[in-house]
Amino acid sequence: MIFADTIVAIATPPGMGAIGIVRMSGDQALSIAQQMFVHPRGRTQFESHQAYYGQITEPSSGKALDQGLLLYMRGPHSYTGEDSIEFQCHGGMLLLKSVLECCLALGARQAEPGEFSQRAFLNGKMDLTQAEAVIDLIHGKTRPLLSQAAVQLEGHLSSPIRALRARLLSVLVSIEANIDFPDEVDPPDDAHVAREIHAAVDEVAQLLETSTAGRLWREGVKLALVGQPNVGKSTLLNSLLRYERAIVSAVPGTTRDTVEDDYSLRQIPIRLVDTAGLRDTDDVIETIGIQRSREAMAQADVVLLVADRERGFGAYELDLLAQLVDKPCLAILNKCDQPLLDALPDLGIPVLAVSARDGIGIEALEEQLYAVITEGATLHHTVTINDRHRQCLLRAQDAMQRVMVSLQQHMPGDFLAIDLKDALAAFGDLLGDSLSEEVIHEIFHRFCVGK
Ligand SMILES: Nc1nc2c(ncn2[C@@H]2O[C@H](COP(=O)(O)OP(=O)(O)OP(=O)(O)O)[C@@H](O)[C@H]2O)c(=O)[nH]1
Ligand SMILES: [Mg+2]
Repeated sequence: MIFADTIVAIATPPGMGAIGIVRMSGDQALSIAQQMFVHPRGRTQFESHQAYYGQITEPSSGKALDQGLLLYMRGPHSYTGEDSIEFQCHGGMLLLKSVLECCLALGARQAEPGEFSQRAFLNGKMDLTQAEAVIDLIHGKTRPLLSQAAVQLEGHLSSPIRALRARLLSVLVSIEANIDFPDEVDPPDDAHVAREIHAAVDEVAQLLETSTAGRLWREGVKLALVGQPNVGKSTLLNSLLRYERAIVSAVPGTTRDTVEDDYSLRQIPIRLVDTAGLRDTDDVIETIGIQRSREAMAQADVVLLVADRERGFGAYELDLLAQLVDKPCLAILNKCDQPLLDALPDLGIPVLAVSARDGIGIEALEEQLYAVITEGATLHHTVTINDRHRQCLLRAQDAMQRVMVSLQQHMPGDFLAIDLKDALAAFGDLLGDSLSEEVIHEIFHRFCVGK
């Protein structure tokens, strides 16, 4: 694919740094660079994949902007597959903007977020799963995700998908050959087709098993601490964070607004949300806080329902639990250093006794929390799928199951062919072969400017 325009962007993050990079991609990249770069020995021709040191100037005035490096990568041997230039300058934002403005004045266009990668994808330099690995490498906050993304960038997610596609395609070809030339070509053996589909379904199931890990490493978990006032929610938040983040006091209603912080449980990123204690009150501010507590509870992936040992769990907590429906929830009985006044009702979920103040039972709580969050799934896979991959794989699985049903019912080849084509289309979407421009644009827009 040939793009008519040359794009440019500052590729390093905003702020000050030792080095800042302005990058360009497109047919005019080299000629624009030649007008802005003054080589000390007057060189005007540049070799691909070589670095040149010189002066970066403003062409309209001839004024020096900076001294730095020019890197030229001739297409197709570049990230985007097009002629590409990088100016490595000193990392001041105003300076980089001046360099960018010169490129714009000479005919380049400001790149949209992700546009370099979108060009790389559309020019066939990488498939969609590899482009998504680039997003993960940039946004990844956990080491397991980074190592998975590096493997995915090498093509370790796309290659099994391509192999599956080739397998199904060969089945489809044999079915269609018989449809088109019934007198000359025999239909494929049902048992062979069934074996092939079974094997493909198994492989898809294995990939789908990595989706929990993929979601956890990529998005993490939002965890809300809820319960009545004064039961020790804020103390528990501080205990989990291992520092005094929230105000703790013996006055019920201490926490008025939600208090959030990042916490990592065996590398799983968790957003902890402490909330205002739930009770009926006439206080206007506290009422707003309680409304926020309810919203935090609704938005959380996991809820820690906290009560204390003095009051135990009662009707209030049972009512809250009923509102949580299918949301994973752990009941925490805090202040286990104190005596228990009443027998506990059966909540139907595990109850963990802790003393948030003294740090008792916190490790056991974390152990249980890990089990709830991971749903018992292993998180250590070479590659993990994201939600988009999961949707495509579920579609493929569904289509393949329909093929199995048609086989069992001895339906004609046309029926099998329709569903096989659906499965192939789902694999194609996963790799990005057949997605609409709109969807591609949406995916790449999640990148930052300059990538
Ligand atoms: N004995 C004992 N007291 C605790 C424990 N945890 C918290 N407390 C005390 O309980 C009181 C309330 O603690 P907070 O953490 O502020 O309770 P909260 O649930 O956040 O209260 P609100 O913000 O009002 O909803 C404070 O005096 C804490 O010191 C514990 O494990 N044992
Ligand atoms: Mg509190």
